[in-house]
Amino acid sequence: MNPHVESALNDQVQKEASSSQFYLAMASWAESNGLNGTAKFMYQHSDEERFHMLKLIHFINERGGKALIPSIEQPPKEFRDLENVFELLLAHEISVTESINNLVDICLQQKDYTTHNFVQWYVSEQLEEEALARTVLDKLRLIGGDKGGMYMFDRDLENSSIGGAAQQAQQ
Ligand code: OFO
Repeated sequence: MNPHVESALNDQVQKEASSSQFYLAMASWAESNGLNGTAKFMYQHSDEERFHMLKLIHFINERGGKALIPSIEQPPKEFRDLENVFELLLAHEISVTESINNLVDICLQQKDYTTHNFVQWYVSEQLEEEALARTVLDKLRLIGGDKGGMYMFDRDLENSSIGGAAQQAQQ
């Protein structure tokens, strides 16, 4: 495997792993604050990111490279409120999209068209995830700080297709 591509793929393994931890921290925070819909959404999202990481690990190893299992920084323990959680989620997804785009660039520079093809799955995935985060954030901004609205939002997230979108992406 091309060493530049291998190294960029391993960097991406680290990013997917830390995304999974980050969303796990959000899930745990939401669960301990009685926000069960948000907790369910974030636990699913965390699993999804772990799946993204595993997909990369298998690809690297199957192509003769060596996947590196990274250490992960501790994510935040506290979040201000739900809006803050989804703002952070969107900002995080935007940074992951940048890193996927960088990976695409490296594949093209190194003329590794097989990996380029593989990475296209992540390009589409990032599009969906950013759109989903923006949709949720728009809803939260409409609600403002209204407590009743937050309660309904959380309950809707538990039951609606938005909550299931993270899970569907894994299938
Ligand atoms: Fe791995 O898709 Fe988001 O970060």
